[in-house]
Amino acid sequence: MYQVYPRSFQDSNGDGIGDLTGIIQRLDYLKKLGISAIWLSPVYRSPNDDNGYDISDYEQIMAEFGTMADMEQLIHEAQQREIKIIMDLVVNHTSDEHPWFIESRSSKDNPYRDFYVWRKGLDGEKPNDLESTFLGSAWQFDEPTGEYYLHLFSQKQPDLNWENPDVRNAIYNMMNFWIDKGIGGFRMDVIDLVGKIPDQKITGNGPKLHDYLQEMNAKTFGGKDLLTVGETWGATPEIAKLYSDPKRNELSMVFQFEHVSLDEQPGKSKWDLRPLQIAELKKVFSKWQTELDDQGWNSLFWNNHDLPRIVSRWGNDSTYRIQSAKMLAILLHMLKGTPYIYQGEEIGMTNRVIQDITEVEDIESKNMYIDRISKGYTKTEILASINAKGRDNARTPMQWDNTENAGFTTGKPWLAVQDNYHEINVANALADKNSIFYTYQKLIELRKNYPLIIWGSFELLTNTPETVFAYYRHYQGETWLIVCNFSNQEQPFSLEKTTTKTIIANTEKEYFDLSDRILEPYEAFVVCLAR
Ligand code: TEU
Ligand code: CA
Repeated sequence: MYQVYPRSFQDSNGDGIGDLTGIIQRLDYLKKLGISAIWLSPVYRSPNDDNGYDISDYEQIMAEFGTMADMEQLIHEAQQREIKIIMDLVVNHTSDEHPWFIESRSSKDNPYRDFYVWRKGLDGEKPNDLESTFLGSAWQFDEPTGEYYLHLFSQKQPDLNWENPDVRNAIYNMMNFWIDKGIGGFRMDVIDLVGKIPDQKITGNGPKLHDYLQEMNAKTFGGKDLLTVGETWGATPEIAKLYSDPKRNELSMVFQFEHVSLDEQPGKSKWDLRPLQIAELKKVFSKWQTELDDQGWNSLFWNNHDLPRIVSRWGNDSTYRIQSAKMLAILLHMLKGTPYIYQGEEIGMTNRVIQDITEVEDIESKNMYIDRISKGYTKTEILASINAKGRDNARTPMQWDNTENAGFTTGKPWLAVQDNYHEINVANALADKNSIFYTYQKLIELRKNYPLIIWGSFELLTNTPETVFAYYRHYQGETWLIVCNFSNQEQPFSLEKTTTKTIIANTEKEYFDLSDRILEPYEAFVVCLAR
């Protein structure tokens, strides 16, 4: 799966904003990479308070992105290249500009009143102290009817009331509208929140969550050849099985986020930084690789539109950019599960560095800045957090070539293109047979050809230096060994075994005899062991 963030992928008409025609123009590039499906971040009508994750009409295309005819053409052109389009389903909330909400807020007896979560205040106070992910109270007082509505994200993202069957049916009808257009499935935004019981301050994993998903499955995609993936921040392996055990008829798989939370201080927020411990990363991956058994299915990812660029985060974006980006790719793609690549990851795009809050577009970072200034943090501290974790890191325009604005637009990009586009761009990557791009291409091809990568069981090697992440995949009597040096230092590695072939590596070395080796910084290789 390849994630496209439409706003930043390819602009076709010079307004500085990526669009559907731009994506169509780049389908051949994606075909060359070898992907099977595109997860398209939201393209629906939206006032863009949260870049399209605030939807005002689920059955219309955002004017800046194009028209419904463009969307149908994208689905069709993708189909011709055997690429499916996975739509982003954002149904925990709508925009406050959605007609349902406009009706809902207009009077207490409006038929749409119960489409959202309204509560009376307690003696002029908020119903309770639930907080929004984007900071501040999750309750917003609304003048016309004198009640509060719930918004777990921004004030412009009121939460839908899933307890109301009319809401659920309206959503299922909308999903079927898209299924009928020939899409390949849905990525479900914060789906673990829809069973919330706000009065008890239960948000994630509410009691009715799985009933709702089973109902959704039965009324929409169930029994059809469609892929569904839930965004579930609160999933443990046990919970992931509830969603993705085929017998339960819910989703194909989930995104879990345990690994991407390892560089934050426990119990605090994503902005409270601490260095990654490789030992913990090994532990978390091993847990997810072994505990789902055959009852659940994993998604594998380093990046998305909410996360910083992995090469800057846990690799090395200076001296060892290419080496470390390939190592991270190899480590992830040899695991069991469905891999997701986020646009630009395949060419090793990096985080951007900002000097001032005025450079920030993302609502999450902006709100955090205001909040932390009021709490007495220094600007330097806050900018360090934004540079490390801010969502704009992943949202700078795709770097296509060496021409002005990296070939993303002929106009003024909505978010500045990174200066390093002269070196890091698709055209350079395609011209260099040793580029990161071709490592990704080969990994995708391998996954299509070797059932071992899909089905093999996982076993961690424990007797390695802490920064060497090594594991086996076993399948039908065959064993592959994956060895990744997760550091900018040489590391020893030794195994009294020989190999029959090298599957992939980020060096030109021979890997016949595995005893007493010295791994280079970020070296990674995959071999088939002799029996
Ligand atoms: O993200 C869910 C979510 O909880 C994020 O806000 C997350 O906490 C944060 O971004 C981590 O950096 C989904 C979408 O992926 C995100 O883009 C949306 O802003 C959010 O839902 C609301 O729709
Ligand atoms: Ca455009």
